[in-house]
Amino acid sequence: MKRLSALILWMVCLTMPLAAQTVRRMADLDAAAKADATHIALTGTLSTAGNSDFRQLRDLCWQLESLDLSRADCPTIPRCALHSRHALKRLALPDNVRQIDAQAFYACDALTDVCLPPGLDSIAPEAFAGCSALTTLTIHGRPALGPFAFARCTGLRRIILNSDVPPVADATAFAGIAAGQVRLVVPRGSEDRYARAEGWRTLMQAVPLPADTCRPEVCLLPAPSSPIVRHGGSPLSVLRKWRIKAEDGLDNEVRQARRVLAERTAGAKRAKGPDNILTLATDSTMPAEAYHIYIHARGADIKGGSAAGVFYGVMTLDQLLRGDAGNPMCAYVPALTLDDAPRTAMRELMVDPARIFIPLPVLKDFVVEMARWKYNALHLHLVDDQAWRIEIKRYPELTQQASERTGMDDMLMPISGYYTQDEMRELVRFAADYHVDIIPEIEMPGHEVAAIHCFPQLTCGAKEVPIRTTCGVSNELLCPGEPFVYEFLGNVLGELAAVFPSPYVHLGGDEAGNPALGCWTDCPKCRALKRRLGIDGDRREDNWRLQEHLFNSIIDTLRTKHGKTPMFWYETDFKRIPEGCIVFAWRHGLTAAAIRAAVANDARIMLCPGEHCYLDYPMAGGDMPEVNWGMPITSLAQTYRLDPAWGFGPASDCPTFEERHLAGVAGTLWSECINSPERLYYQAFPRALALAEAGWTPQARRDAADFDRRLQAALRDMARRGICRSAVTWQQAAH
Ligand code: TNX
Repeated sequence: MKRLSALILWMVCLTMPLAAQTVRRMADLDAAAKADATHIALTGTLSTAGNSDFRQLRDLCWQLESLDLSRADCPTIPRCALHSRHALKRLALPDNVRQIDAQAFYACDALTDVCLPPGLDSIAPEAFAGCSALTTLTIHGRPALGPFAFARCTGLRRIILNSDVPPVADATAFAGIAAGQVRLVVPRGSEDRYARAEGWRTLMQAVPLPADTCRPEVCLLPAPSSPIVRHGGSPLSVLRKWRIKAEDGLDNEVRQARRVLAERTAGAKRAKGPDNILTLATDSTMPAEAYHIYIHARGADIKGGSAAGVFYGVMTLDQLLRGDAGNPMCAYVPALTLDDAPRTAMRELMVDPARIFIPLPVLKDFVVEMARWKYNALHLHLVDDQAWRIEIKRYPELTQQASERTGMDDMLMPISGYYTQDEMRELVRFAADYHVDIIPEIEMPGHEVAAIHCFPQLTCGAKEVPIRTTCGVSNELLCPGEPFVYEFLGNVLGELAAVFPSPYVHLGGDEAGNPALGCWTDCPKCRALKRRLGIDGDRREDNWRLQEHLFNSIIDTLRTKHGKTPMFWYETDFKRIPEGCIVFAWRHGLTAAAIRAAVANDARIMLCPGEHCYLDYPMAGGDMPEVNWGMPITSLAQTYRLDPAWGFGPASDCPTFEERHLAGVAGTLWSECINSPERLYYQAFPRALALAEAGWTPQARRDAADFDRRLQAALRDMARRGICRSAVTWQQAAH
């Protein structure tokens, strides 16, 4: 009877909409057909590398609701095949499929039924993780289920299996699914075997947490600035009831500590014994972000140089509680003390909602994750050639006319959205609770086509320019000879200064023009300005002085009127860095030159050199994005190799660099290819963990092999919590 119902179900889930476009391969559909397609059936031999059939299904068919591969020839579904395709409701796998690779259907959270065909041998880690609408899973045969293969499929109610012998399943295959909510329909007589089998038994009864003890050496990331000292007292029994005692002014940190304790101990059975006490206090003799933590048999004491330091102590406590992440938490933490403080003052990630919009809730969640790794700034690239994403009350045209477009390169989907000023205030308040500063960026004079589209008078000759829908660098620049440019930027920056309390405003400044600055040569207004400034000539360096003029004027407004510290992307054309600015060293191969310029000008500098910090680049060969504009591979090891001092030690020609000029480190997530929230995380992690350590941990205490060991715990915990990371980490192919 059960076999019959399984068979009927198998037939039902193979039934695909009749209206499906049936072709052999994706190359048989033109670009418009891909963008329009809701139902596709492929019948040919499918490609799996580069701009493969799967990359096209995933990135070009943005409306895809059903995919029928039952007649296709495809023994391996490649990793990330349909990663985070939120519209995909129905799927028929190839009849001849043997292997489904890591994260193949990660967060396909509209999928309701999945049938695994009989010949399938293995399902790689996280293949269906986060498919939260999946209610029925039918498994024909005996595929091995890898770690977290169906983790957090919280809607799952029924799994139908026809194998008498339970398929081999990792203990975490169904992590995050409440015991008892899934009915296993298995061949008569095999129920007990399933009830005992690893992976399967967690679906039937809650598995008690083992009484394991945290090994502090493997769980802290970034590594602390000084060694952990074990002091031999009795360990802390984590599962007792916790009480928090804090000095005044630490209400936020108390809330954060409560959150951490509740998240870690959720669902666990309380241990007997007296309550644990967590004390939180500040000590103004310590550096602001430094903290001291003391773990003992009766609880934990955290002291910070400020509320931020206390917060970092709480983040460290969270990592101690989770231990090596074999489980969500440990039962015991050994008695220890630890003193810790960051190496660099600013540890930021930059996101780019201009190319592909990032909804506000996604930004908030991202802040929470950043804070775990002790990042303290999120930089928002709010405008570019492709869109304007921040409400400016004085110029409503900007968001009315430049926040919606169709297409990012070959991905022909609608991309729209902007942040209201109230939303940004909300984000600023939210992030402040995590000690993350929100830094806004408005580009000038290049990467500014969105504004020029709304106000043609911003560019030389008042040209009408369409919003850009491709990556790359536009030739259109703001006109430095046009008074409205100064008025416009002054008004925009005035509104921004009122919304973002950050001491910093980023002015862009990169890649002005291609061919560089050429569009200013024949403009009468630029020529007149050159005459006024005594600039004689049209060479690149002559035209550059117009950019310098524009920058100096805007920098002056920001500093004198709004009390802000201007930031900009460093280009070697900047011979002088105006006093009190922070520059970003971003170009491949030009970091030493940028550092020397910063030191010569007594300026501060952020390090985000492309060769270490461009997290929009793929992490390994074949990793997403498979199709890009020529981005090089930046491996995890390569990111870890960043030394924020860039070798400029006391014996170098810039001996004071680190202590006087180094502001911090930044990782960039340009979003030309980041088309889902999950992919923002996918690109960021795990490399952002390596960068967090580069920014926090003194060079002498950093070690790549030791980082790798601690990374394993961090990655397991992220998988459990549903935080996306590159699928390549599962193959440890990052080096
Ligand atoms: C260069 S980095 C840019 C961005 C692109 C990025 C892609 C920088 C200051 N400018 O406009 O999005 O490369 O990696």
